[in-house]
Amino acid sequence: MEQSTTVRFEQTMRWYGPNDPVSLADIRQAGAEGVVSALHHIAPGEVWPLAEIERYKAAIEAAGLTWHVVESLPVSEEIKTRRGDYRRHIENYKESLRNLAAARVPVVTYNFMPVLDWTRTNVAYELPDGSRALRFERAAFVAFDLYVLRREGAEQDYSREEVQRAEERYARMTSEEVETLTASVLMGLPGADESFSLENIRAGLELYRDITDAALREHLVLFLREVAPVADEVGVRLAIHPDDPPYRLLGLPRIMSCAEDFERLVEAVPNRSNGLCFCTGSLSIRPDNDLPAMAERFGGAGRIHFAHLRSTERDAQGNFYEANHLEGSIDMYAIMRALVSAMQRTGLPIPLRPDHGHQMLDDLKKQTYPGYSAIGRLKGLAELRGLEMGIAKTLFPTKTYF
Ligand code: CS2
Ligand code: MN
Repeated sequence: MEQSTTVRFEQTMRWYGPNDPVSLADIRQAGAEGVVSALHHIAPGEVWPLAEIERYKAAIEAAGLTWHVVESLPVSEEIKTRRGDYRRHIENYKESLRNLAAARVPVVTYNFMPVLDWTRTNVAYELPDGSRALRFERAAFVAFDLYVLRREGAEQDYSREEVQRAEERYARMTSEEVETLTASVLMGLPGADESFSLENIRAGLELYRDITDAALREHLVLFLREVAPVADEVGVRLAIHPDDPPYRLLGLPRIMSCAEDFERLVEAVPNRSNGLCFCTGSLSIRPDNDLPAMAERFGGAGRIHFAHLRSTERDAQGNFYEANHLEGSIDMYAIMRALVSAMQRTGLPIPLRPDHGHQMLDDLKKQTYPGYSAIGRLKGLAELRGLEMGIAKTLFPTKTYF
């Protein structure tokens, strides 16, 4: 029988906890129904205790919001490299999944990127209208690798032209620019206590010296073969975030960058709980990623457990910046259409968040986490909600939307 109500996204925004300059009340006023959050103070590899999860959730609910999505339950470097304490960390991960299920937090995001999470060369790139965006400039990044980090063998990873462009770029940089570049690349993620140092990065690279793409893939599969059955059993949906940007950086293996990577992962670990965090911004950096097709294929199969919707504007030289949500190099209309249709077929609402947004208006005067100021995300969420409603009402005119 046809369902009479449209299956809609669960509209969310990320909240970094009590120290986040964007409050729960702000998030509610921005139009979100729920937050995406994490117990940021617990180190990767350690257990998230049930009592703490419950306390955190109660604070969110007291503000009139839900907490259904964790981002992230981090996978420790020990698990990714299968060294040191990794067995204990995997057991702890299972325990955290059980605790999250007991507190009814059903979606868990994670990633399997070695050492670095997302990487940019400028987190305050000024756009023509005066707002600020996150940007990745290829020549600056190559210059960082060659002349700041001075990674051994780095030249071999770049073409002659790229090395030349980087050399010229570096020669023109003021010491202030070098500092900003270094700080941007080494920036710890919001919620993390500190940034990386060059020494941390070098030590991280050392850990992965002998780990090939194939080995890292194997480690991911071995990890999921242990945790996915637990997630299935307790009803938690796992969502792996793709690599950002989706290719090798600093010689580190990257294994979740395109449709084929995810396809292979589902084949290797077909458990119901094994799913994707469909981050259109990250995936969009590779022109060969056909995002509407991926939304259709993985969404229709019920494998998209969480959606990060945003766009990027990229050029032929490998530079990109984070564009307005409905603009840039991707077709957000086609992606949204595919996801809205997929949800009607599966009957499962997908949680969605606008991922990043521009720093704009009053937020330009505030100290905020790069990408996570309030107003730019509010704008993104509002645009995405409008687009969703327009598409849903056009595709399913006989269904009730609200
Ligand atoms: C996020 C990622 O801020 C972001 O870009 O999408 O940092 C994401 O939270 C992690 O990769 C997920 O584990
Ligand atoms: Mn994302």
